[in-house]
Amino acid sequence: MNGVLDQKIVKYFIDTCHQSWLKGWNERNGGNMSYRMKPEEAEAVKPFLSEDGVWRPITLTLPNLSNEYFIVTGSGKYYKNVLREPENNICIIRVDEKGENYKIVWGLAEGGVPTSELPTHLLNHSIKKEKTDGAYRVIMHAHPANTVALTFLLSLDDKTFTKAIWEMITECPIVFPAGIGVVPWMVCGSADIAVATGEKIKKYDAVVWSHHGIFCCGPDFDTAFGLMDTIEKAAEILIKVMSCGGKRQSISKEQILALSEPYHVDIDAAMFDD
Ligand code: 2HA
Ligand code: ZN
Repeated sequence: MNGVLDQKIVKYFIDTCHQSWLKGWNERNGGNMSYRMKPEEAEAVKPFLSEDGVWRPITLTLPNLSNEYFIVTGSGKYYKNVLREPENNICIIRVDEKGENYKIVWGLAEGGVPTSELPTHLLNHSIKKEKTDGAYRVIMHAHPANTVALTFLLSLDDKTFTKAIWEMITECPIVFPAGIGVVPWMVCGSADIAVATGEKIKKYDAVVWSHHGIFCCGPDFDTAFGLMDTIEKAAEILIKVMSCGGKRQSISKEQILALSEPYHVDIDAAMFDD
């Protein structure tokens, strides 16, 4: 028996990686995911963790993540393999007292380090933890094809992207009423892209990385995964519409904003300002 792999939350993490792989969002080693464990979930795995690992710098100082435990995918590891060999492809890390270093306390049994996008994950966890009073726990990054394709076709700004995606499925403005952020192309894995994504994640739950992929976050796996799924589905519809010669009719700004009241959401009308 492996005490860590028996935990419901770890099984959910593994299953979400596999669902993402089945969606085709994670070619080769593409994409990464992290989950900030609840105190009781961390307590439950503690007997099975090792403190023998070395401390490594996060490259950012994140005091509100002090002593937090995260489940994280491994750098260079393939989502395809997570379900079959979880202990070699994911890990649990602990952040130190100051929020400056982390240590692997379980997993990556055949060696390795957490995702190359760890700075973006941890900075964005820090921001969302503060903004949502601790409710948000999941951050996932992947390379869904239609969303990436749109970054070659649409202007790379929040309003253009948000309006274009909202318009494709009536549920979209209800699912992400604040909209979607867009960051320009940047070197991935860097502190700079972490900070640029962090600025957008203060406002949005989804941030598109131009010519690369998307980051989605939420309180749990289903919400974050559902957000990515909804955006990618809408992007697929838009690509099909564009491929067929473009829109001949659509829904209006007034129709989109009319969804706020019955669905008890605050659809950001400023997205339609010039
Ligand atoms: O490793 O997707 O952005 C995977 C990535 C980096
Ligand atoms: Zn990526």
